[in-house]
Amino acid sequence: MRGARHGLLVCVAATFLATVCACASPTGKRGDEGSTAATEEQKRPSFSADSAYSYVEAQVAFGPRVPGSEEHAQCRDFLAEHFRHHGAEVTVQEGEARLYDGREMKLYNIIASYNKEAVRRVMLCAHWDSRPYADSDPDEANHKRPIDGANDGASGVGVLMELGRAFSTQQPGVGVDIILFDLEDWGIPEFYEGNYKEDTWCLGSQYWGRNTHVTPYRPMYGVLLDMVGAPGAQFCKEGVSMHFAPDIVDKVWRTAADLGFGQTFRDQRGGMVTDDHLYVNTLAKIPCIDIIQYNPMSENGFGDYWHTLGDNMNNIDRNTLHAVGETLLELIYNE
Ligand code: AHN
Ligand code: ZN
Repeated sequence: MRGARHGLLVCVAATFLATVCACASPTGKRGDEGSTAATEEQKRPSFSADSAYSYVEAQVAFGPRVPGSEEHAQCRDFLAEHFRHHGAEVTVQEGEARLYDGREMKLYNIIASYNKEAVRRVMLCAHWDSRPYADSDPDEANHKRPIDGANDGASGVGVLMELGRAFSTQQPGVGVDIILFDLEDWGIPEFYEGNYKEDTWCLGSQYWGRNTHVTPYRPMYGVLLDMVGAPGAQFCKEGVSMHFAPDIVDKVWRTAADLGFGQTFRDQRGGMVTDDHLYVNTLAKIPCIDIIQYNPMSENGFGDYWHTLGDNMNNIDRNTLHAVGETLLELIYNE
């Protein structure tokens, strides 16, 4: 049988495994609730974790956002409208990609730009689609059922929706482009009999990397959010990010530590993950890091909920959303 670990081995560089163990142990330790610099001086808005949570909830309420489905189309329009309502210039990039089984699928990358004239820009991204297969579910009967993707998808988007709301209340000094990639999570399933192919993941970012929404597009750097809402989540310095943009990783992790979120943003090296940031780096040539919950000590390398029906709202914790959102606001308003 092709177990869950099989998929992991190809998506994580084994050479890094030896170094990641300290980051891996889920301590369940909290202590990140401490508040932030926002109240000292009103130099930036603060991040509402309640609001971000409600944005995650709103996406999940559509049902699984599987490309090609009505729920997916409805959520796309909802997301575009959210950012328009909160002061962004929004474009929806349409494209097509081929799935692992040869089928063609339409994709929609959603791009919301703040302060479009600014030359100094930061790109923030997440994937907004959800996986059509719970192929890591403990119950094999669920393997072909779609997932809510509350954490895997909706959490990163929820944080970015709340950041957009914050940007509309107080414009940051830099321009910000929020890019929501489609078709990240239709990668080759565990139950597929054919050969494993790494490039079946991240189809929306691969499309965008070859066809950026403006040319030339030269933000200073990008930050990808993936699985940023689980209770007790810890983020390690992920390997692809450390290869292409170690200085950005250090800046973000230092910012988090300064705000008191060092228990969540661990000063530890993590494994390499094939995620949207890989194609932002290699195709668009923009240095981009990934904030991703990655835990090689768990069964599949991410969390026990990963690609299971358990990735639902029970898997979302405001404290984790808060640590990530505050860190990003501090980062952006200091640029
Ligand atoms: C692989 O499993 C190859 N990469 C993880 C990317 C991912 C899937 N992120 C969320 N779902
Ligand atoms: Zn996934």
